[in-house]
Amino acid sequence: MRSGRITLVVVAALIVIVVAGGGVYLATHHGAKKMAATPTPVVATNSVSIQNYMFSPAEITVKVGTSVTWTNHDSVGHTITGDNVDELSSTIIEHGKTYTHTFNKVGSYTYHCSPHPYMKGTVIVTQ
Ligand SMILES: [Cu+2]
Repeated sequence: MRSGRITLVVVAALIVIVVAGGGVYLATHHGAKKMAATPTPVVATNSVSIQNYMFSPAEITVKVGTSVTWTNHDSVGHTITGDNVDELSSTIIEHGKTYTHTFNKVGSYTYHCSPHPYMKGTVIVTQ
């Protein structure tokens, strides 16, 4: 009777250890999974800088209805020109000037600079 009670206590203790161990494993596993879920950071901003003949960030993600503003910090003028769609078509943005466009449709908008076509950027518009 007495040894049976001790066995019960030992078994109960083992269950606690196993459950606690499993919890630690799950927490570690969950943490690792969470880290892996964000390999490339999604830049959520509505401001893009134009500097050194580059758009920065080159790729942004915004919610539909967001107004995105580009600011030119270069001494030369640049444009925001859509690659395939007429969605984006700024005139020359001079030094220190801005261009703002509101995105009202979900989609991926790639653009470039008309005088410098190697300057490329993307605006991803989500619901
Ligand atoms: Cu340019």
